[in-house]
Amino acid sequence: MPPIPESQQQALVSRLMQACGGSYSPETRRKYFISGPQWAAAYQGQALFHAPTRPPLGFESVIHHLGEIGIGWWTTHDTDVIPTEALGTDRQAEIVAGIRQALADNGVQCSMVTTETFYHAVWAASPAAEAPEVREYAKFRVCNTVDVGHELGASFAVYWPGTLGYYVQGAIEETNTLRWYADALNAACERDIEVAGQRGRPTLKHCLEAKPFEPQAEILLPTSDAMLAFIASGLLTHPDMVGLNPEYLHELMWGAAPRAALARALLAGKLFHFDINDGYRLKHDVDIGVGLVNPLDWLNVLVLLRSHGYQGPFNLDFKPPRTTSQFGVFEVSFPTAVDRFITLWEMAGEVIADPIVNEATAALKAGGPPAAAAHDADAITRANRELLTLHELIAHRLVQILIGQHRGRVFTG
Ligand code: GCO
Ligand code: MN
Ligand code: MN
Repeated sequence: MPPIPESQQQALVSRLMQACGGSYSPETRRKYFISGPQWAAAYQGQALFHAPTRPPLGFESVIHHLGEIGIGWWTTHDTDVIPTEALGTDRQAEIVAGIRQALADNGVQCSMVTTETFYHAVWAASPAAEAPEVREYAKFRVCNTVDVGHELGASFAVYWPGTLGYYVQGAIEETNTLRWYADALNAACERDIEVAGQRGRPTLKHCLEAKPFEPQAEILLPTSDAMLAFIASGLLTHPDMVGLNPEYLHELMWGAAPRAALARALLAGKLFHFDINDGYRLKHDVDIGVGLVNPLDWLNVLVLLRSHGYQGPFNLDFKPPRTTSQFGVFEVSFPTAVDRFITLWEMAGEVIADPIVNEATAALKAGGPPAAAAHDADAITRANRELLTLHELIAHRLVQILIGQHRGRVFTG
């Protein structure tokens, strides 16, 4: 193939995207409670070892593109859209009014707001630092985010306490730090009750998000389970208002089964919000688009969530790769992430309705005939021996459904 002139490269990408097929219309995409984060769309490809590969992007452009693609909800950190020095000022009010306008113009709603408590130098010793002034500032920040959330019509507030930990041991007393962190969450909940009351709106759902590594070396609340224990610890004044925003990759990163982590959150009644993406075990937070690495695991996750009536939100917390251009972010990254999610969600419905999976599952639950002696381990084993092969059969059936193997597939050239 001859070199492709720069002026023809976007057209080539678009043509191959079309040729991929299998995409949904914006109207169909809007039927799912899928949200697009400002920070994901505006991610410039930078990291510790990486210079940015894409230009900066404001909320107007992001909201416009999300609306066009058919992503009906938008999420943001406070400082993604409001400069730190403008927080809580008249300038904030102007920016928030501009966001409301952009949302209305593009038929997009704000579902979630989150406070950046990890980037600015003020958080060097975490939002629950020893210095009372830092902790008061953290309270201001989370309360201000609650205000912004109500102003934008959000229903969820997320907290990722990424800097709650340390690099070097000994200086930080963990119980103090956790108590101080709880103080900030309590302030946010109290502010929420006040503002929701004034506005006649329901209070927000406050969601903790765990990540096992990064950016601290040691993290005080590294997993969703640690956060469940924290919520139930007695430190929170409104534990009923606080739940989880698990992130698929964050559970995978520490070696867990994300589906099992989600199951524990469901049992606790705390699965409020879900960050969807993909990646690898025991690696850094690569935030790859949903389903690109572990589609089978994703199918299984969605079978669990669908069968428990979880309706979303599903927040596309991924980072378009550095190799993807600005054009590609909205031409390829976002539409393909949404469409893979929708297909996997619909396939999960197919699994739940599948007669083979259902009969095999029912047979496993029915078990074999009762053994003559209820405490005869060998007899119980024999009575169920052949049925247990169904575990493997069910696993095979799920892969068949995932790759379409049950319909047969040959390479015809
Ligand atoms: C990450 C985190 C963040 C949080 C966000 C919301 O991977 O760095 O998941 O993207 O979701 O900060 O609080
Ligand atoms: Mn996340
Ligand atoms: Mn992540």
